[in-house]
Amino acid sequence: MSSALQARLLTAALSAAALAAVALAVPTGQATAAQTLAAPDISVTNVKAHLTQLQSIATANSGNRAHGRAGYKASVDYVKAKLDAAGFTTTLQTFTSSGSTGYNVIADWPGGDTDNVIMAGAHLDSVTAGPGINDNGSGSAAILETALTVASSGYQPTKHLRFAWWGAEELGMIGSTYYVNNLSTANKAKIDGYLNFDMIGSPNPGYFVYDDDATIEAVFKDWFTAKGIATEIETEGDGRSDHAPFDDAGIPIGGLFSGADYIKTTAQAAKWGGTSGKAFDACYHASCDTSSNINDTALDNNSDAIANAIWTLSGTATTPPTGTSFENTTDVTIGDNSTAVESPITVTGVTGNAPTALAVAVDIKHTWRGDLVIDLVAPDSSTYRLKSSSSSDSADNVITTYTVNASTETANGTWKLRVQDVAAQDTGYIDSWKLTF
Ligand code: DTR
Ligand code: ZN
Ligand code: ZN
Repeated sequence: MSSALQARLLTAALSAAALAAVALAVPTGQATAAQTLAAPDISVTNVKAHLTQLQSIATANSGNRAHGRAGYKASVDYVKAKLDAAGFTTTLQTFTSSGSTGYNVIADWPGGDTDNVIMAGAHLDSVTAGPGINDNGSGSAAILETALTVASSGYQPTKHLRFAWWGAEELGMIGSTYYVNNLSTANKAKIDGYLNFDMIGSPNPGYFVYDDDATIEAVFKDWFTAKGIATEIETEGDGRSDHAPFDDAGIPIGGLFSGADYIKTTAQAAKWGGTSGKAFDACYHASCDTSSNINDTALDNNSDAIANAIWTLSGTATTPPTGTSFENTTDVTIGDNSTAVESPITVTGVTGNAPTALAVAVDIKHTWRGDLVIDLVAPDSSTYRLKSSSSSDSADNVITTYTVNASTETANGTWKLRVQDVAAQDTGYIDSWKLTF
């Protein structure tokens, strides 16, 4: 431990006793402008590693990952375990179809405005004829790696992020339809966009963009144009995948597709390469839809396009949060693998309730930040989860701004940042934190 940190920790320990009498922080005026962050690259190596796992699961379970079969539930368990380890809040939604239990995996990334949700989905089931690595291991693996990259990068978007892996799509979009039908009208209205990814690594690939919502379509098309990749609008997919129930519910949709059993034309081969006169995926719904049935370049490009869309559509507002800020800069030591500590801010002079996009800027110095659980506690003791622990997030420090919908909370009163280290060895302290109303 550095001597500087030792000094800070000693100072913080001495001042810890003074915490109880911490007065209100002095308003510091407007927060600084925030910019939409550029999406990180999605590792196609990692995406393919997920496909290898899904292939192994199929091989170990009668060669498929179909609804109602052991291979599907094993696929669900694999995806859920990765998301839980990364700090997502996951839910297994069950339903019944053709006499078997089906499962949707729903994963929420803590934080962001839950009244404005950006959702990405892919069906996880295969047909019974084969392992379904392109259809639709490709879409499932790409959004899984995107979700894991959200976590590892510590991304805190303005809008709330939700990811979904659907069951029983091959039986007729059963899982996604069940999910949408069980949303309240209010919760449907909160989904600003649903992005669908079904077959995005076809061996003789095309680059098709869903042509439903103009804003979402433009985000995808602009990304491919900047990469020098021509795209076509997806015309034969309406109603043919999990975007359909969202579209029927009036939710803006978009997505990507690399082609199925249709034949690539000469003109398409001229712009995309590959083989004209052959299907985009000759192993569509066949036993040969295995790990070797993937075009790595298409998988890589589409995975990066997905990340760009997620970051762009959910990103930090480019206009600064207006209003008054309250800050506490007193260091608070965080006990290693110990009870939670708190740093209070007393807010006065703000009329009415807190906003739907309350900016919570935190600066926590701590090695292996995955040890940390961070909550915002409102004056009435309501708690808002800002960050869950993660056994895989080995990066240091949490220096970011969370956006919390605190519109049901009275603004004035004592708010607290509650931090707990839930794993042994690494230590640190709350350096400062700030609320902007
Ligand atoms: N029905 C999907 C594959 C599929 C066929 N055409 C489209 C268009 C857009 C998305 C998906 C598809 C399946 O077999 O899973
Ligand atoms: Zn299919
Ligand atoms: Zn599919």
